[in-house]
Parts: sequence; C-alpha cells; structure tokens
Amino acid sequence: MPEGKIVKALSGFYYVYRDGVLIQCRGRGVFRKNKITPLVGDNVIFQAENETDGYVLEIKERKNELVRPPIANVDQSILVFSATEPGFSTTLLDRFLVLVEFNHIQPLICITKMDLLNEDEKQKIEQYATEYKSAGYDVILTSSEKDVGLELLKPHLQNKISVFAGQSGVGKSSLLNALRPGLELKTNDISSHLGRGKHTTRHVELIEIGNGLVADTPGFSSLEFLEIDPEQLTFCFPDLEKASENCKFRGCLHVKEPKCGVKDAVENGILPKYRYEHYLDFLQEIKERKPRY
Ligand SMILES: Nc1nc2c(ncn2[C@@H]2O[C@H](COP(=O)(O)OP(=O)(O)O)[C@@H](O)[C@H]2O)c(=O)[nH]1
Ligand SMILES: [Mg+2]
Ligand SMILES: [Zn+2]
Repeated sequence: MPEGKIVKALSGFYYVYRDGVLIQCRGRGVFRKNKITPLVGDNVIFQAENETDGYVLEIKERKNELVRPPIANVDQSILVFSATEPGFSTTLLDRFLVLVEFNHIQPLICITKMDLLNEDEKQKIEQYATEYKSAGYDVILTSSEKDVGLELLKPHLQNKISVFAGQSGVGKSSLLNALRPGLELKTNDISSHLGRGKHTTRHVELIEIGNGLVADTPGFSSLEFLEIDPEQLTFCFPDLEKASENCKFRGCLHVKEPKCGVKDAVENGILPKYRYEHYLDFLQEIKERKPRY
C-alpha cells in the first residue's frame, strides 16, 4: 500500500499527497469508531480506489500534534510579527515564544512590513532583532511589498512542515503570496473585500513553498499558559535558562531568591530587562491561574 501525507482536510475528506499527485480520501470507518481523527501533516498509508480517490488506512506515529490549528508533525513555527500596523510588541512575541518552546517546536521570528518604517523606527527594530538573536533565535526582517528578506526566509522552509503564527493583519498571507508568486491567498485587504476582511483563512491546508510545506493559519487560538507550571517557565526562555546555571539554589524562580544568576545577568546588561519582566509577568499569571480539576 502506498504512503503519503495529508496536506488538506475539508468536509470529511483528506487530501493525500504523493509523488506530485493529490488523492481525495475518506477515513476508514474504524477511525471514527476508535475516535482517531486523521490530521493535516499525518503520514498515512492509503489505498487508492482509482486515480483520484481512495481510503486512508493507517496513520503513522506522530512526532507531535497541535490542537489549534489541528496539524501533526510540525517542525517549525514561524512567528510573524509586523514592525508596524499593528505595532511590534515584545510582550506578545515572548508569549508566543513561550508557547512554542513549551511545545518543543523550533521557532523562527519573522518581522514584516519593514518598508513602512523610517530610519529611527528601523533602527529600533534592528536592535530588537539583535537582542533576540543573542537570546538564541533566528530573526528575519522582511517586506512582502518590497521583496525584502524573502530569499533569507526560503531556506528555512526546506524539508519541514512550518506553521505561520501571528496576529491577524501582520502579513502572514501576504508573505506566503510573496514567497510563492501565483499562490494568491486572500489577504485582509479590507477595501477589496467590502469590509469583510477578517477571518479570510479558514480550513487547514499545507502549501508547498521553497521545498517545504507551510500552513497559513491564524496560529494559536489561545495564548494562555494553561499547561505550564511555574518551575517549567525558565525552560521556555532559553536565555534565562542559560543565566540560571549561575543561580545558587536549585529550583530558583528568579523572583526574590538571593544569588540569582538571572537577576545578575539583567543587572549586568547581559539579559534585556524586558525579557526578565515578561518572565515575571508570565510567572505571576501562571501562579494566579485557577487550579484545574
Ligand atoms: N506595506 C506593507 N504592507 C503589508 C506587508 N505585508 C502585508 N501588508 C498589508 O497588511 C495587511 C494584512 O496582510 P495579510 O497578509 O492579510 O495579514 P494576515 O492576516 O497575517 O494574513 C494587508 O493590507 C497587506 O497588504 C508588507 O510587507 N508591507
Ligand atoms: Mg491571512
Ligand atoms: Zn535564579
């Protein structure tokens, strides 16, 4: 039986890709009985009925599984933030980074709409880029409008399943369109959609770009830290984690403990203050979270 990859799920059909061909498949009845839902990104064994239709017979073991968007085997999350409109927020970026780190998905930071900045604003964003790079992240500055940074982004897509995550309006669809001319994904250009510019991205689909597969989704539906325990938060900040090697006490949460490597690193200017402040805010949020039963 042939093996392929589900690249699209729509109205009960799974579209399985193999050797340049898309086969429209139904799930085998046994999936429903066992409450197994094939996901986009699944590697599957299928049976072709004819050249266009078939059945998914078996789902290969998953490396991971996102709930929203529902995608399996995600290698990388491309966190798309605009330099402006909406304005760049390190708070929101750090929130996304924590969630991605917690899910053990490789992040890549992409800052769009660089063409809209003046020199001062540009310098500010470049400064952030430098700081996030020294925290250990890849950062790419782009403009879909002016074709900036796209060639730098492409190699990162190769042989991976990437999920584009980010607020509505930051330019995710525009970026994909620019990366693959002819794609023509709808963008939130309100003027051309009679004001119905929102939620233009609906079903989950993987698109082939730069020798990789990419999902254009609205990203995380919830940005809450429901699963994260206070002790785990440091590990979602690789730069804090590194600095915490110098904490005197095991289990140091870097709040009021003495001889804290993280606080030292902030004082010595090794760690940006805002990263540490976001850590403290998130820690507080996690501690105040209502217990789950
Ligand atoms: N000037 C400029 N505008 C952009 C850029 N990327 C996206 N936009 C605009 O930002 C708006 C939202 O873009 P869209 O791709 O729909 O964002 P999405 O909601 O993240 O998919 C649209 O009006 C785009 O034309 C860019 O690089 N430069
Ligand atoms: Mg979009
Ligand atoms: Zn500490």
